[in-house]
Amino acid sequence: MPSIIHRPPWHLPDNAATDEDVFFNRRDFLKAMGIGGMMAGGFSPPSSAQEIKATANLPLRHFIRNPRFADVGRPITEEFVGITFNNFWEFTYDKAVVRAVKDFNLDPYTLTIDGLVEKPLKLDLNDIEKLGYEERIYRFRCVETWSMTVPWLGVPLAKLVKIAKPTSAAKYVAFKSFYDPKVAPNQLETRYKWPYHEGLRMDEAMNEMGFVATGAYGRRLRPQSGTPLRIVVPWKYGYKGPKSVVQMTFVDKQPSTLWSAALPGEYPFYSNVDPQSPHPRWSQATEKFIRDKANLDDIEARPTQWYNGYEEFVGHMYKDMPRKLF
Ligand SMILES: Nc1nc2c(c(=O)[nH]1)N[C@H]1C(S)=C(S)[C@@H](COP(=O)(O)O)O[C@H]1N2
Ligand SMILES: [Mo]
Repeated sequence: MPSIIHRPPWHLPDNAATDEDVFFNRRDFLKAMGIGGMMAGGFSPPSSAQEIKATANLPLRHFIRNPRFADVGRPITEEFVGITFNNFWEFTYDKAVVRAVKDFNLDPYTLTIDGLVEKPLKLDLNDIEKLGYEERIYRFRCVETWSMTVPWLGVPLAKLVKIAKPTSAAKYVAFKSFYDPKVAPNQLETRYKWPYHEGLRMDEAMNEMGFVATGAYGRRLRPQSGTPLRIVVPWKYGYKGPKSVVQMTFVDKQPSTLWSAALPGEYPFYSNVDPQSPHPRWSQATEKFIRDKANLDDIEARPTQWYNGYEEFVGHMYKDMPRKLF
């Protein structure tokens, strides 16, 4: 363990994330039925717990929680909400992704790593997980102003970058999600440049906070959460973390991203969480933390934290950058 104790800006320890026994049953389901009408456009939960169970991919894994990323000063969002309130635009523009994804999977899965690397690689999930599998509790902040706390399982992104052996010409890494309009019909729409694609600067990809999640809540990622592999960069808005990634390409120029290509004035490349940089259509000064119900109208707004609370880990990377780039 590193000897430097990072003092996170949030409050410790009386409201620490708990080691809850998270499970999935009828009672939780009924409780979550209380989440009617939360977003514009409305949300209706799946018609039965069975419907969700049918899509779940449930092997329990052995893992240890990394103590460096165990406490975020808030409880872990209940699993039921984390897997029924989602964004996955390839499938649907509302939050009930769980009903639209059905048994979506990318089996047999291969992650292609190419571009400016010593030698292109093709890895399966096992190759990736054996680089060092751990649990990390991270804050999660969507640009839409809701937030959660998620217990991710997976591998530090820096470890994956290292085995990819990028050459010195590589300055950025570009991620590409799956493309299959037969299962994800919104990919036929031309207003966005599918597949979903995102990118990070090389130092961001090497930062110790960057994570490659292949699981959450003690289980492999469910379809709606971005099966079988997604990128997690918790100091940035949620859209910087692509789901169901199939390709990682090292490049020398800042790569295009789906959201910045569609709406450059709204979703810039960096997109670090910043309470003082409003989205052109709404403030980012506060957020609504979803703990056990996604009824946003009833949740009290609380202050947004600079870099989503991770300034100590990531702030040094942006010291010389004008804030409006964020
Ligand atoms: N491929 C893909 N990745 C994606 C998205 C998407 O629509 N497609 N949405 C992003 C956004 S805006 C958010 S907030 C998170 C949502 O993750 P969650 O549904 O697991 O909370 O995924 C991000 N990654
Ligand atoms: Mo988001």
